[in-house]
Amino acid sequence: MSELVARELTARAAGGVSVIELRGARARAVLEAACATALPVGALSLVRPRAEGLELDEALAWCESEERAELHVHGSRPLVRRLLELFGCSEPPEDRGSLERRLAEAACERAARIVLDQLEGALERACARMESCTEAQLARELSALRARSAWARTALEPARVVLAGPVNAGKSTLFNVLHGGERVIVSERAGTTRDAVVERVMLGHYAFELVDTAGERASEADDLEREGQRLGQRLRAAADLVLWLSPVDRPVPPPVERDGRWIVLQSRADLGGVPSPHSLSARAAPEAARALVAARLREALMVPEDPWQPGALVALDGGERATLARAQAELEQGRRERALECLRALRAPAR
Ligand SMILES: Nc1nc2c(ncn2[C@@H]2O[C@H](COP(=O)(O)OP(=O)(O)O)[C@@H](O)[C@H]2O)c(=O)[nH]1
Ligand SMILES: [Mg+2]
Repeated sequence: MSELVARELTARAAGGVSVIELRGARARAVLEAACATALPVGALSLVRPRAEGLELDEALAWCESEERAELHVHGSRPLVRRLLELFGCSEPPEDRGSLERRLAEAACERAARIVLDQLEGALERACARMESCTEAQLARELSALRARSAWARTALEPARVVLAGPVNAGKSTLFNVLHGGERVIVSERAGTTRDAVVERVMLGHYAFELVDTAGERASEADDLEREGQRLGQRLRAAADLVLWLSPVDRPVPPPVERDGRWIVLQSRADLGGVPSPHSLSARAAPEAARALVAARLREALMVPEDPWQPGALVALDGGERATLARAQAELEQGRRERALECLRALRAPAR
C-alpha cells in the first residue's frame, strides 16, 4: 500500500485559498476521517476538517478517486501547517527560488508574466529551438537572451530610487505624484521632511522602491533635520538611482562626488527657465512629470518600455544570469555543445 503524501499545490504564501493534495492508497479515507463525513468520489463537498475535537476551517473537499483527493482551505499559513500535520506530513523546506514562489511575489504584472512564461516551459522550448541552431544563430540567441534577462531583472527586482536635492525643491510633491496619493507632507516651510519614507510605485511597466528624504541645506537645520540629512546621504550611497531635483528658481548643483547612478532634473519648471527633457513641474503638470521621470529612469537603467517578450526564456536571478554568461563564454571558445549544456542546466538544480 502506498504511503499517504499530503502537499500544498498552491504557492506557499498567505492568500485567499490554499489547496492541499492527498495522494496514496487511503487518501479519500484519511480525508473523510479528518472531516468526519462521507466524501463521494467526483463531487465537491463543503466540509469542516477537525483536529483534537476542534473545527479548523470551512473548506471544500474533492475526491478524484480513493487514491487522490484535494482539500481547498482558506489561505492561512498556520492553518495549512496544522492540516499537513494532521495528515502526517510536514511542510518541506522552503524553496525561495521556486517559480511558484516567484510568481506569488512578483513585484508587477510584467514580472508575473515573465515568471509565468518560465512556468509554462520557456526553457524547454528555447532549448529545443537552440539545439538546431548554427553557431552564429546560437550566438545571436544567447546575446538576445542575456539582454532580455537584464531588462527582466528591473521588472523582477524593483530598483531603489532616492529623491534628493535642496530643501523646497519639490521632492515630496514629486513623491506624492509618483505614488499617486497624498503620502508625505508638502510644505513651503524648509525642513519639513526629516525621516525617509519608502513606497513601492509603478511607472509604466516597472515597479520601483521610491524613497523621499530630507532636503539639503547648510544653515538653520536643527539636530533632528541634520539627522534626517545624514540618513538621506546613507540612503543615496546604497541606492540604485538617485534623482536629484534642482529648482529652476534656486538651482543647486548635485554634490561633486556624484556618479553614474545620479539623474539630475530641474524642478518647479513652471517658475521659469526653458522647458527641456530634464525639467519638470510636479505641481503644475504632474502627468508630464510622471512620464518624464519614468523615461529618465528607464534610460538610466537601460531598459525598454516593456521588458516582456511573450513566451521567451529569461534568466530569473543572479545565478541564472551567471550561467548564461558561462554559456556565452563557452560558445565564444567554439564549444557549442558545452554552451547548450549550460542552457539545459539553467534551472535544473532548484526545481
Ligand atoms: N510652482 C511650483 N511649486 C512647487 C512645485 N513642486 C513643489 N512646489 C512647492 O514647493 C514647496 C516645497 O515643496 P516640497 O515638495 O515640500 O519640497 P521638498 O522640500 O523638496 O520636499 C511647496 O510649497 C510646494 O507646493 C512645482 O512644480 N511648481
Ligand atoms: Mg520634502
